Amino acid sequence: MSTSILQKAGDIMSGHTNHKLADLEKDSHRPSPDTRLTTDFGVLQGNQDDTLKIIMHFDHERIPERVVHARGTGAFGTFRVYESAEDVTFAPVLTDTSRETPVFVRFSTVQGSRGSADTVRDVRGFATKFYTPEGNWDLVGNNIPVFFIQDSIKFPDIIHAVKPEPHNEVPQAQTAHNNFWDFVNLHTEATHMFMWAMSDRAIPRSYRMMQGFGVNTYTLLNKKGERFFVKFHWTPELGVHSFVWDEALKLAGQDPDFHRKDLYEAIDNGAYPKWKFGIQVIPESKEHDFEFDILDATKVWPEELIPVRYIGEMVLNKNVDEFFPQTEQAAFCTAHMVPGIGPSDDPLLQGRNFSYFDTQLSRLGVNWQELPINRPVCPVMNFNRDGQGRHRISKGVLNYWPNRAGTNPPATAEEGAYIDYPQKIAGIKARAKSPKFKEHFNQAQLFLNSLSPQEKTHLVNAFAFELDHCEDPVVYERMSVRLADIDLDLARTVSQMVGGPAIEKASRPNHGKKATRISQLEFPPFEPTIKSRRVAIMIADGYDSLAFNGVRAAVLAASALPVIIAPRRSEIFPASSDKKPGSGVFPHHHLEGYRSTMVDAIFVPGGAESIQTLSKAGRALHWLREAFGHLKAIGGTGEAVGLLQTAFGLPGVEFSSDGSVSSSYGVVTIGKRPEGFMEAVKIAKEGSSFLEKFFYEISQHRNWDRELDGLNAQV
Ligand code: HDE
Repeated sequence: MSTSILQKAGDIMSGHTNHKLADLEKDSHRPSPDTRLTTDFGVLQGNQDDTLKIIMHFDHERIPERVVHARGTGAFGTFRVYESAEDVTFAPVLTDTSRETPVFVRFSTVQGSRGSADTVRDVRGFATKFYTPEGNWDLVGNNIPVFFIQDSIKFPDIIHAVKPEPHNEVPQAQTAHNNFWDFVNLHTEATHMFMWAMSDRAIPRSYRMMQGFGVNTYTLLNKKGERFFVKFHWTPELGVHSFVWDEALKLAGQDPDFHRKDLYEAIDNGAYPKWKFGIQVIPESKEHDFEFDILDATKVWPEELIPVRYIGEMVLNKNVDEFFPQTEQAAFCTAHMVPGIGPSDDPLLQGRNFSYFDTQLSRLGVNWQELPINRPVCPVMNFNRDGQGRHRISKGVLNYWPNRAGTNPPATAEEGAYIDYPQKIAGIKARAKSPKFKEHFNQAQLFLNSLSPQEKTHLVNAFAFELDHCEDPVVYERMSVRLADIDLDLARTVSQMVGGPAIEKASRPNHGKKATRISQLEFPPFEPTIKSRRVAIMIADGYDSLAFNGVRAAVLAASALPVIIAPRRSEIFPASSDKKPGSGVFPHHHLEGYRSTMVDAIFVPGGAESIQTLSKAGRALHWLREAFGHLKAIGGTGEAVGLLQTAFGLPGVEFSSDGSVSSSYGVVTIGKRPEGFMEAVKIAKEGSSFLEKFFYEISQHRNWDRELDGLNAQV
């Protein structure tokens, strides 16, 4: 590596822990009362109200939105490898354990416009830009490990089909329409992916609780010149969790920015989301050893065959300062790779490597890589010149290479130049794929068979919902029949629900095989935790302040977020108080202003007067019933136990009527006000106190038993 290159990169980094943030600081300014208005050309302005000039900037404030993944949100963070992968790559970003690489991550939905809702049923994008001293590496992934099509030539068709229909631009951000299902039915290669897309993976609870996958097959090159095929994985510390569909639907209206706010709020509160970074590696010599083609992006590499080797960790710890120049102008490109990491012949990736660069030209212009968020932290030295929005000034008379002064010669391999692997190729060049690409159903069956019973139910319900929105019988009838290629029961149940034909037999037998680490239940949090979970505490005047204060303090101590809810947002007074202003609490929201969908759990403290008021409030009962139906943990103490019983006292759900703690179907109650609320809480199954049990239930995300026993359907 040439010293001058390293020298310059080093200069930029010196004195800063995150050199990308330091780099961006150079372009930042913060308006303050001490600064004064100027024109765009810097002249102080005395009159902002009676001038027409400013409108000219405003007239041009919009740029084209991304053609897919238009809706998204981003954050900064750092990446570190804790185990060197030097046996398979020489890329320092994956081998140097002393290095901290700054990253910018943008999460997104795929189908909807920039202003669409966050919680729609959709694939989520998970795009990471690593700012390394060797240049930028963009790992542009999704939260689902496979894709709809095998070759990017089909991309315009699938995207046209999934986006709103052309005659009326309906529906927004939904797969639930004729064109999408018609397309996937006509492309059997989409079968595996639409199973994932109808599963809970497509309605994540949070960006912080999803996996990320590079999806495409990339390559790694080591110092010895050996090449390996690789798939990249991100696995979240908080576990993989989803909404239930009813909740996602409601949130799309109640809080369309739910995921954006969730990420922002977590980072703001210091609950920094973390992911483990893993690689699945196949040596070049074993490329043809599998029953699927390892370059086919509609297939996973089952972890039983190729285990994920976790080598690193990413943490997101800083929100953007301004959305447009950072998140909106962030532009990723799969062809951005650093030495030691390379592409493969995956035909989907080949097209992507062209398309991302191309799309940035129409979105951001030819100099998009010079924008602050996109520019690397190492020097850029080449003979590209000019174009709209050019920032960099290249000195001297020479703007071509080779030139008489020999400036900026190409780097040698020893200096760190990108090495294109000299791949040996023998064969016939044709527009064709290998025969293994033609098998489209094995892994769709594998996926179905690997789900837990509740995930299977959700999958069936998702098909039933989606095909119910298709008006053209050709579409929902054919799709019902297509499901018989996967599983007879699945096809029968769905067909019956959506008005499809009677399905007599499976079009092919379900092979019955299962794989591990497909079901979300196999991705629990690294440790039981309620960190960053929102816990509603519902009160009215006359609430039991001891229980209230105790639980609130414990929730905060566990790094979760208490959300106080009451019939009004002005001060609420505890039992036996003199109602002097300042002696009560100010709720965060009132019952109508916020909804149970926005929290992970509810706690109701006792207090006779408070409970009397809440039992007469229809909305309070609705909160509790809805949270029960959405399988959330619910806790109550003292008089509140009666309120919970009224709201969802179904046969089978037990409630405490005395000083003992009852935990039943995720409902944790104690009939009397418990002692010792303030003690530190261990979040573990064996916990015995009220809080230990309640927090353990919250950490489980949902109480699946309620659903498996059909209780959620009864409220
Ligand atoms: Fe993309 N994709 N894509 N994609 N994609 C874009 O690039 C494309 C694919 C993904 O937060 C576009 O800058 C083709 C797979 C993410 O800015 C565009 C094909 C995966 C993002 C594009 C695919 C992705 C994009 C639109 C082959 C998962 C958002 C705007 C069929 C591995 C990045 C842009 C961000 C964005 C093309 C398939 C992930 C048009 C041709 C597979 C996360 O270039």
